[in-house]
Amino acid sequence: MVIEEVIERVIQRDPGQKEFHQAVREVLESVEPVIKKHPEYVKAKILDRVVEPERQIIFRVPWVDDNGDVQMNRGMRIEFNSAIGPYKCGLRFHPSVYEGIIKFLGFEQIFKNALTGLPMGGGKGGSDFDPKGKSDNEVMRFCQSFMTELYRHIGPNTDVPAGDIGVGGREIGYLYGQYKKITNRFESVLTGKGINWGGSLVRPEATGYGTVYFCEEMLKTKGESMSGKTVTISGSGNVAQYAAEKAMQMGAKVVTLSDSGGTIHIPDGLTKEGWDFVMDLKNVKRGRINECAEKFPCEYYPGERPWRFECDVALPSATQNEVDADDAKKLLDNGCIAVAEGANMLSTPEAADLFVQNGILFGPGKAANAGGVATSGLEMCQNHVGMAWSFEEVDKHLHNIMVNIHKTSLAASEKYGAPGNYIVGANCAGFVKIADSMLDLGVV
Ligand code: NDP
Ligand code: 2IT
Repeated sequence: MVIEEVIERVIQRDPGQKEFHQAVREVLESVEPVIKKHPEYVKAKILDRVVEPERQIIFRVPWVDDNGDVQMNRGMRIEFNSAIGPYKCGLRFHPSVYEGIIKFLGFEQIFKNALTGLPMGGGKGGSDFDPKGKSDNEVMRFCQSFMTELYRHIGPNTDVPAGDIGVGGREIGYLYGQYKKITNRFESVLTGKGINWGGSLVRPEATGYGTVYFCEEMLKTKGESMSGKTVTISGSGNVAQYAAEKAMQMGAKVVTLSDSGGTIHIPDGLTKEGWDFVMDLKNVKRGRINECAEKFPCEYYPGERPWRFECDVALPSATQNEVDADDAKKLLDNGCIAVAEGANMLSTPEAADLFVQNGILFGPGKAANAGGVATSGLEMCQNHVGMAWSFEEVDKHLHNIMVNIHKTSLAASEKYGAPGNYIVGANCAGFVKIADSMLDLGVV
């Protein structure tokens, strides 16, 4: 079968990139019903072309630490697919970063961005630099060095990076400052910018809020809502923070948060004061989640993930492959009815299969967390017309976009013979848009 051959070729061409192989398999296997209906995609080698990035840039990032010692990291930007718009996607700074991770994220992003309905192509970038434990000055020098190479490859109509793990408002500021200094241009070349210098209201909140809006739409199909639900969340970074806030605003009880050190369980639910503490701890003090146990009633479980704690809804929002088959079984045994992925490719294929087989609501990352990049698109839009919209206006657009992504994914799941399977629905809907655009644009 054509799909299996393409996957085999990907593995042979880049044998070490297991996360990328996983993402390719997940997307291509689920678009099989589309391929059967569209022999013209096979003839035009759309599958072979869509799994090969249009361009990959890998570069040296030397910088000087606070002791005056020279440090060296690797930077990269994978410009994957620009069939429907300029490359639009985040930058990840984390020691685990290598081509396999950035390519998996960039590949997923192609279809995620297509689902938003906005004209944005897919890609990703990043570095194996670890901002943790670095001073602000070290982070600044690293970001300046990173941008000193990256600036020549990006532009408001070419490639527009944003944040991801390890890249938040501070890093975007230093990156933007350096871009502006080198090019002498103040333009929409990054999103997630500060509100005083071209950023959009709601962008910090957007991924977490959007994930909860998507989850609410899934729940509605079963006559349910977020109100009164017990919710487990993993992570305590940008996505987790605002998923927690929106879930609480919608009347849910948030009982876990985590970081790479472990999980806190809050049996009575996170309060507004508890949430404020986490925001300060993670965004200002850059501390560890276990410090919550000294401030409000909760139990800290070192080295554990949140999935064994009872919940109705799970919003995994940390990193890829964080929910495995054992975790999925625990969630199912505990009566969880909905999982919406705030992070990218969070569930292993085995875990995702278990959710689908057991008929629970499962929103894959490329649909559920698309609110972040969608609001980046709204930031670009405001920059292009030189305006700044109100919080309510941006939030309304975000909400509409999430409702539409849900509707589109559900409709595609029905059209392609897997009603209610949002993996099939999101992948097929995103893929058809990209494949049709690639056909229109010829062999390029
Ligand atoms: P942050 O850097 O703000 O937070 C990441 C969180 O995940 C932290 O709590 C971190 O813990 C935890 N984490 C990271 N790596 C690991 C690991 N290997 N094991 C366990 N925990 C880990 O990133 P974001 O919140 O922005 O991103 C979270 C996820 O959401 C990512 O998968 C990202 O791709 C995805 N996403 C982000 C969007 C955005 O707009 N920011 C948009 C769409 C998706 P610690 O601090 O201990 O490392
Ligand atoms: O994974 C993602 O969608 C992001 N990190 C957000 C990218 C963006 O361009 O806002």
